[in-house]
Amino acid sequence: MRLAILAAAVAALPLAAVSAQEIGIMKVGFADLKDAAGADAGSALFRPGAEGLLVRIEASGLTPGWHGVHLHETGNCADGAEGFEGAGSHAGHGEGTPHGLLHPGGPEAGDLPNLFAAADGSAKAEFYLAGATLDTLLDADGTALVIHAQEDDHVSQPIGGAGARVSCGVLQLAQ
Ligand SMILES: [Cu+2]
Repeated sequence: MRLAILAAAVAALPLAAVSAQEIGIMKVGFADLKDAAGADAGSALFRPGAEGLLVRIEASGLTPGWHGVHLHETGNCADGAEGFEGAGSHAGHGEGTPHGLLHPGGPEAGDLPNLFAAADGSAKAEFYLAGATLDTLLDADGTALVIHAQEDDHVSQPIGGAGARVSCGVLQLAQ
């Protein structure tokens, strides 16, 4: 009898530990996207998994078709009128790795697949950033998620021919 109670207690332990330590205090990141005029352009949710970050993007106000999406190295989206240059280069740029998910020497840490916008300008997608964590993205100067005017060809330097930066959001920790 005592053995059975002990077995039941041990079996229940892992579940309790997971819910308290991993679900209860799991950090989640988000970015509110703005267009160049400062209008709301959707959002991005960053959820940490065991080996990377799952990023869900729900964007609006885009031209229909494919759009390049990248993480940029600086969490600054304050200069939409100047084309969001404050967000800097792609995350991982300057470490000697070329841009592009299809580049033989790539990709940069901030490279993501393209996002497809429907005829009404809306786009929804989930992307997985293998190896990324909220802690590394939320370094001293932060990170921005940027959507470009055109699609990323995943090979050309330095940004895959993706053109202007049309939406930008600063990664933040959800409280
Ligand atoms: Cu970019």
